Amino acid sequence: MMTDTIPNLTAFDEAALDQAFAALARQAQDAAAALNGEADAEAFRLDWLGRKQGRLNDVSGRWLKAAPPEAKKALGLRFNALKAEVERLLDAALGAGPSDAALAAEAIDITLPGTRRLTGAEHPITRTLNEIVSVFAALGYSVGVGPEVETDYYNFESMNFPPGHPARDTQDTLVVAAQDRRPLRDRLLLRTHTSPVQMRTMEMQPPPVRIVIPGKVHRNDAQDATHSPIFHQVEGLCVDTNITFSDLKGTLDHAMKALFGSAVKTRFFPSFFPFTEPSADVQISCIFCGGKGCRKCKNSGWIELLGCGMVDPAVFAFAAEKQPAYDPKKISGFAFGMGVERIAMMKYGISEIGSFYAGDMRFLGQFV
Ligand code: 2NM
Repeated sequence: MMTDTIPNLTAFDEAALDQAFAALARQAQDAAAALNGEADAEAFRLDWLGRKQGRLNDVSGRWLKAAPPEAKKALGLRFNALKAEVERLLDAALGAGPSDAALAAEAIDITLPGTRRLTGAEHPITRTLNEIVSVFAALGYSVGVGPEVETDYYNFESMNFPPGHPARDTQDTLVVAAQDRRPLRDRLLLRTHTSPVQMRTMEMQPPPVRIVIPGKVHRNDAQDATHSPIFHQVEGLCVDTNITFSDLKGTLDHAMKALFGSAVKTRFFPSFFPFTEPSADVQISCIFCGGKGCRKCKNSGWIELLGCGMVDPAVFAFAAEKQPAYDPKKISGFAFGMGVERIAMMKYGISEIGSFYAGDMRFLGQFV
């Protein structure tokens, strides 16, 4: 497709111009007819439309400049028509698309297997936590959250833990460093239970209150098969006029049946917590042997699962400093707390608490 040089124009009458431009148009059409593929089309474009060495540039330089002033208009019209024709030929060549060879090089093999994205799943702790919360949500409880870094006041003092109580010792509680110059009640620590959120809730709203608080808690414990320094709790609080221990028993019996199946029984044993009086530990009939006695329940037929009690008047007295309606002479309430890991381990038959935190896909993949 090398350039046939552009002849010099000697006549500028209309017939001579028509003839000269028709010859060029024919050349362009012949060249375009022989094009095959994108590379050819690009060569054609450079040959005809290139800014420096293109034929049309040549025509413009030699013919237009040499033309007498009265022929310039007729020449210009024909020049523009030729340029439009060359551009049309180029568009047509490109519109024909890439060559078969180019297509084959880029082709997608639709017989190859696709890349499948792994679907995520709820972590068993999150799943269990949500399940516990929905059992109480169905009973009309709302859900509260609060800070994991708490003050000594909300975590201990307002929960009726006396100043020398062993739980306040750094043996049991993780404390924020360099707080010694602050008054004891303002010192920061990692909450050891979610009860502080219940006190914060009572300070913000008068009774009646029905609330569950799920969340992360921290204790200065060594890790073993059933203990971890970080774990999860769901605590609950119900305050109203005339709330009794029977309400507590009925609520928790229903919750355990909802979580473990309607066949489970519950029983309540006297216990002690600083923030409740009376207090109880709740046991459920062994879900592994149905109460006959097995290794899991140490042959007793019962498994201890949570703590509870009637809210101590001293706790209400702290709430009453901000909300006078928490007058223990007028209202009463119950509270309870359970460990999410412990319940998840029971539900799914997991023996090592560490399995929840290891991030091993062979473990987590079982919960998809
Ligand atoms: C438990 C056991 C017994 C409890 C008490 C309170 C509050 F804020 F009302 F005082 N919240 N949670 C409580 C009572 C928690 O966990 C084993």
